[in-house]
Amino acid sequence: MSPVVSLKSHDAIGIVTIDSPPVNALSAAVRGGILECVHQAIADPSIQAIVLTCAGRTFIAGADITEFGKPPKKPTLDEVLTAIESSPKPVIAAIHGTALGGGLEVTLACHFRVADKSSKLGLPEVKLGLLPGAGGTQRLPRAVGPELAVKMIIGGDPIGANEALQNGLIEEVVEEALSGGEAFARKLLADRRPLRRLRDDDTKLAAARSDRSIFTGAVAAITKKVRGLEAPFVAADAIGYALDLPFEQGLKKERELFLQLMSSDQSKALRYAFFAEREAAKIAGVETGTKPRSVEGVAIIGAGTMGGGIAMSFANAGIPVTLVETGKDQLDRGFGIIRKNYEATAARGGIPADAPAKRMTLITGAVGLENIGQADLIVEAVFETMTIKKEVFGQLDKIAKSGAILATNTSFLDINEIAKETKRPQDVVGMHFFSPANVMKLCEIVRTKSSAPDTLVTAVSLARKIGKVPVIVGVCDGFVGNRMLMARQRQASQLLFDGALPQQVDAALTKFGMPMGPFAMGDLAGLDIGWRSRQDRGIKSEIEDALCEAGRFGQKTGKGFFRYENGSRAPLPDPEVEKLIDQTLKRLGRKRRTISDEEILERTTYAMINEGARILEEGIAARASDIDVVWLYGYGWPVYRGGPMYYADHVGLKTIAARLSDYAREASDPSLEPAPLLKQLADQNAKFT
Ligand code: 3H9
Repeated sequence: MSPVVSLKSHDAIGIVTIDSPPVNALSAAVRGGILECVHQAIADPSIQAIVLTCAGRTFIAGADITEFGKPPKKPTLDEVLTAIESSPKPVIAAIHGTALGGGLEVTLACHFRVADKSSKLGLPEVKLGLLPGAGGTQRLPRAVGPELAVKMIIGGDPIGANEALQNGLIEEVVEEALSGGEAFARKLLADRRPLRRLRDDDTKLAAARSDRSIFTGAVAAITKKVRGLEAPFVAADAIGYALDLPFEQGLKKERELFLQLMSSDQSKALRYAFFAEREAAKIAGVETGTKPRSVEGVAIIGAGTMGGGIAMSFANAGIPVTLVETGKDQLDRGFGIIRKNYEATAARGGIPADAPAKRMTLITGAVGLENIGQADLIVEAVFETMTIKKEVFGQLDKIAKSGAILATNTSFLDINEIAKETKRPQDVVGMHFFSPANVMKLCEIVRTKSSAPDTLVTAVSLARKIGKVPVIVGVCDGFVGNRMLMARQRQASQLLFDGALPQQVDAALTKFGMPMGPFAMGDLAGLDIGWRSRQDRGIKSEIEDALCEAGRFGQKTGKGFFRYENGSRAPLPDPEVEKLIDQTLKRLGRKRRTISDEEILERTTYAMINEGARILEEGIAARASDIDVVWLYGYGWPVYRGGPMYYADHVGLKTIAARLSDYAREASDPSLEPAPLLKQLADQNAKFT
């Protein structure tokens, strides 16, 4: 018998249990084990019904993604599903945790499904650039009708047990999966209920077969937000075959499309990103098994935009927080903004109508630092000035309880310096959230020279708990994300001096897949901040300075690099800006030249990649894939391009190094000289990832 799948018989019910941690993925061993056990159960005259269940934290979470791209091993998943569906004895899937992808497809080949109430059922393959390749596109529409099938397959998000029950995906919501499955099986036998094979049941397809707009309307509604991805559209074609073709032929078509997507560059990049995200949670140099400290109470210092957003992130995850300010007015203002944000989200349907009130009760306000004495984790989100931060940490050292984690949300400052203000530098760490903090998923966990292993583990596990994607980074100016952003920004600004216009630069990057170009991003953040800081440091940036002198501070003044009409956030090209750039260049004696979109893309992205190479060299990031995760979740790098370092490997490091050398020479810009690590890898024909 297989070590990962077992068969036991219990009073005429055969129980097939899959036990393959961590998530019972359908590896060759699991597929083989299921097939063997199902055959045995069918052959065993004492067994009248079969319950398929999983041990551990979840039902099958899908095909084993680590097997993708390798030579296929027998038995195929399709063979396993055919055996289950053809079984003359009823097969019941008893679901707990997550039944995802191939896992849900296994249950769809079973004759009946029951699930416990916390189960999630879904076909998330599009998120890996794939489509359900084991009958999901043919059986799910037959189980729940094409409209919900389109939503689940093309959207990729799972549904809960209750919604599954309402839509006929499961027969019952049970207290506990295995006992519920067994009880259901006994009832079934007592009632002599006939088997339901989805492959033979077209009832739920009838309406959409006679009125195609039911299907096309559902597809149009869900694909209208899709940008740049191929898989959702191919998945829509596959679901269409369920309507147009008999089951077996539909299955064949689905297989062809699945294999086509499997070899696509997009799917390879998305699968890379899946593992990169999980890898990022592993902390280099910290022993696995290091336990996080217990965190029951959290305090946030500063109720400004960042502090408020961070407090919302904790409240969204059901964790109570104390929000601390220096005065009641500041606190009231902060609470007002949080309430407004929640209400706006509820009005858009993003959260239930009663959620704002519930979540607000989890956030308590307090005036003065003396209120943080009981907190296990304190996140400081005050003004981005070293003197203020140092003062706060000096006070925290006196007030915070022993063993509390002291985190700063600084985005640029030297946290080693900040930690020196305390007598417990081992408890100090950076937790750099991105704005808006309640929405953006990235959290850079900044490791100082002295951060203790369990401080880091606590910060990482807490970030995951509140739905963030944590990445460990080291201390340097801007850490990983903003340091690379600055390198890109320098090139974007330089391109204006060479003859490009803001709209051309932004368009080249949005066409590549970035959600926003560097100049629209500048307008969103506010140009006055950089202007003031340049004035303080006696630095000039002629074009941006000229914009600010003309009162163009970005979105907040309705004009910056672009103009904004009637409070809209859509950037519109502005002839005034072109005039202003022309005048500035004339004054500086510079001539505009024609710049190609290719040059814009290369100079901006290759400069970032070059900075990424320096970051790796210096050990600020432990892995190239960590840098990719930062850019995927912090800046909206198109996930189907894997991240900047993965993209660099895809283009070829030789090409990138050569182009950077050319640009460094042409633009007399030594910062564009290829970094030593980039040169070395290019010479060795090696890769970052
Ligand atoms: C598919 O099914 C195709 C079929 O239609 C057709 C086939 C013919 N395979 O996320 P976690 C690992 S496509 C291999 O940290 P959580 C993961 O790498 C698949 N490994 O836990 C990690 O390893 P490590 C469709 C997998 O509790 C460990 O498990 N299914 C797989 O936060 C723990 O993972 C999906 O896309 C896998 N399928 O979340 C579901 N899944 O510890 C993908 C996980 O070494 N999985 N691992 O770093 C998930 O969404 C989440 O992992 C899940 C658990 C929600 C299940």
